[in-house]
Amino acid sequence: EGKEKWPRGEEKVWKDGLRSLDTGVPSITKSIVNHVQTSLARQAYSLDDLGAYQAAALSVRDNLLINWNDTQMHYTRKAGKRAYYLSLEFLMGRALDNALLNLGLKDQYSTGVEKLGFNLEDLLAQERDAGLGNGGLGRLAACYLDSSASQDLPMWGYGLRYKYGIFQQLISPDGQQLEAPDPWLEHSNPWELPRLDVNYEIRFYGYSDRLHDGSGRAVWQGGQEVLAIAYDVMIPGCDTRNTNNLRLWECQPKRGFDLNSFNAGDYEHAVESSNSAAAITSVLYPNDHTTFGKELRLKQQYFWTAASLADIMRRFKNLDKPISDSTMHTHPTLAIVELMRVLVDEEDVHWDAAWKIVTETFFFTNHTVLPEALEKWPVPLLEHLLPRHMQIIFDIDTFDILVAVEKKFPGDRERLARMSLIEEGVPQNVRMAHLACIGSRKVNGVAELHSDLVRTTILKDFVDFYGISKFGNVTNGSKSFLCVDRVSFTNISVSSHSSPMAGPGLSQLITKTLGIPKSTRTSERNIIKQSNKERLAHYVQVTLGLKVNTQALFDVQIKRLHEYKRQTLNILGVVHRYLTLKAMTPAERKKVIPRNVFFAGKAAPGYYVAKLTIRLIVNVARVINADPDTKDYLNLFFLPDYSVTLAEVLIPASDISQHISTAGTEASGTSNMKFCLNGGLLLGTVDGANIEIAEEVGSSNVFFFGHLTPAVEELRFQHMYHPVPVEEKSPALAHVLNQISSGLFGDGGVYEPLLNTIKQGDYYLLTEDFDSYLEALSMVDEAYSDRTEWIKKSIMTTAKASYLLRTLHTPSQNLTASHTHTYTDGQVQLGP
Ligand code: GPQ
Repeated sequence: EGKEKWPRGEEKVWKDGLRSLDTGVPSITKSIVNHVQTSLARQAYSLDDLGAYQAAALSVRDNLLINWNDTQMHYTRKAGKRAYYLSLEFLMGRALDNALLNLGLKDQYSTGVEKLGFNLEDLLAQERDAGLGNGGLGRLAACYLDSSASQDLPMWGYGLRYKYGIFQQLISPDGQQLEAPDPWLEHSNPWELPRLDVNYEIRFYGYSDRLHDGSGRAVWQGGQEVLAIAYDVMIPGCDTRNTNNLRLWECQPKRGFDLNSFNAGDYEHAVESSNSAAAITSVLYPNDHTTFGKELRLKQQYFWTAASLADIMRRFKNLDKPISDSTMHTHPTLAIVELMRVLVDEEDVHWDAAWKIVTETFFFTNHTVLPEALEKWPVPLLEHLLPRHMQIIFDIDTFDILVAVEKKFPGDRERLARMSLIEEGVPQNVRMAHLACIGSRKVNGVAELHSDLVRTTILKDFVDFYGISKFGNVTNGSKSFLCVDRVSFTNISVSSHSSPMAGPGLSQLITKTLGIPKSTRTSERNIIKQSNKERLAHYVQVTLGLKVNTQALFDVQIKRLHEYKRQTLNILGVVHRYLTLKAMTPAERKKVIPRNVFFAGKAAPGYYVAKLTIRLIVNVARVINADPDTKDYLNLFFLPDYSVTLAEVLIPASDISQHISTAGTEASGTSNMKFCLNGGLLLGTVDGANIEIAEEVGSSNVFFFGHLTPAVEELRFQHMYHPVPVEEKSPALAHVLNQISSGLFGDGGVYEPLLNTIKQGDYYLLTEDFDSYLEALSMVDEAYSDRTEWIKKSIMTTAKASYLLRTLHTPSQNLTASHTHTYTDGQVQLGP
């Protein structure tokens, strides 16, 4: 009625112009050649692998865009509620291979590029990882995007478009980690769509005047304004045309530069503001599990939450659809305050009504109980950068905590002080975890044990206050969304294509397994594991120039370097094994199961002890690998620059993987489940998701050791106040420490600060767990010596871990699956 006719012009002409999916080899090669010619402006005769990759990527992108457009239109027209996942990190890895697998076009593209004289695997290798994350938290966010798309759930991700991703790790000749920037956007990125027309103004600094008219409103003005520009990344689902969106924000100055200064000849001042705006999205903070209270980080957090909320509000107003936000750890907590500001100050909603909307909108997932990762922002910094938000936080504190708690627990001043959003001190600090908790409808941890710890430690007072029903658990990878990594899951199937040496993929085997005799199954599984080991050996040969014995047991620990993850325990165990081998006669050694130990992981640039652990690993490796007495039985590799892509090579090759955090410190862990899916057995502590995995795959298929969570606090207390020398607790460990100090692996003095963390205080309880760790390692050796039994364990582990996928079809949080696959396939729709 009275609406503009759509499309403008002749409908048939529009329809004829629309493209549908290119799925045949001839149309694929045609589209690649077209992109070489007109998108890249290059010539066939001078085209290298990089150019061919770019053209192939653009051609795949065309297909994704068709699906993406249809999906988004469907959401706009039909879907009800939408979910938004706010995370400062999305560790995406490579996109081309993922897109080809999900579109089911890998074979066609492989044939197509071959006809054009290229090899698909070589082209895939041209792509730089999108490393917009640090570790587990960032990879989990990427998995959520992937699985929501695969399950036809209407979800968008919101993050930042960092110009530089996680730093590149180099290892110096003496074993030290060096950091180099990661300019991942150096060659244009075919996977993003700049949306220059989607932009919002974001304010910092200035002043906020309360109106004092009884409405609770205030006016915030002055200060600096910057622009948030949207870039969209398509997220294809698997076996569906459903394609979700990840919207990343780039920060730009609002006006190119300050013309007054420019005209006065003050060029430096003129570009200053544009530099300070660009700084906001220039680099990912490389710290895992720590907060530093840096102003730039706070700016990132506000910039991103404000832009995302503005975008969500605009869509909400246009479509009038309910929304639901999921916040990632404490990083997006400012979104709670920002939504209050927008509702109260800009939309004229009464404070109480606004608070009701806010507390029904957000869901808070906590990803650690380590105190150093629970953000606290200094009040003076917040007052300076976000004056209106600081007022709102004080108001929430007064009305929604202090008054309410006093009513429920009259006169309990200590409780008030514990629960307040404001931590007393000089300066005062705002406790973001408290704010995230009270501003959210539900709070959850990421594994049973961790959710229990959230309820009984960091948020205990809030459980007393709200009751238990607000506090749940969503174990990573098993519930609500399928977020077990598709990368590693497909990995077990793609291995057949990914390397000249690789054998048939594990998932193909799983698919056809029913009906084949047991003995064939076992030997086929063995061939697959063997080829995955050879693929890793090839990688090590190329990158480190070292030969790997592929008949040995492959023992893998790959994760961020952190004291709580105890890579140090692992390397000390390796030294113990080395010393034991050295003390054996050649005849005794012949009975030993040969072992290759692989490490990979980055340390935060400022984390001295973690960097020292890397240095120790590299120098122990140098000595061990060169020792003719032991080199047939023990080898050690530190693979530099761990990434999603490297994980795809390492995980399928493992026999054993180590997840050995001090009990109660690893919230969940996510690679633990990926290793299991790939038939690698777990060696771990009773911590995080290890526990639920063991329940699933059977405790006889997992090697557990170490003290349990309830013992940890008491043990730490003893180590602090009644220390016992290492020799008394563990003579084996004391011997290892002495050998290192005496210079067996180069200047022992270098490692003293690292070794002292064990000798003094031993916060992560290495002395307490060392002996039982050694026992667990021997049990692994023993089990591995019966190879048939081992393969059975491995097969059981894959099979049972696959049950982690059982909730594949259970949509969560009241979202309705959008069933885009019911579209007529390839049928393109006209907007809007
Ligand atoms: N995690 Cl708070 C991170 O990777 N970085 C962080 O800063 C915080 C948590 C991890 C956590 O350590 C793992 O145990 C989890 O499996 C992972 O988040 C995803 O929940």
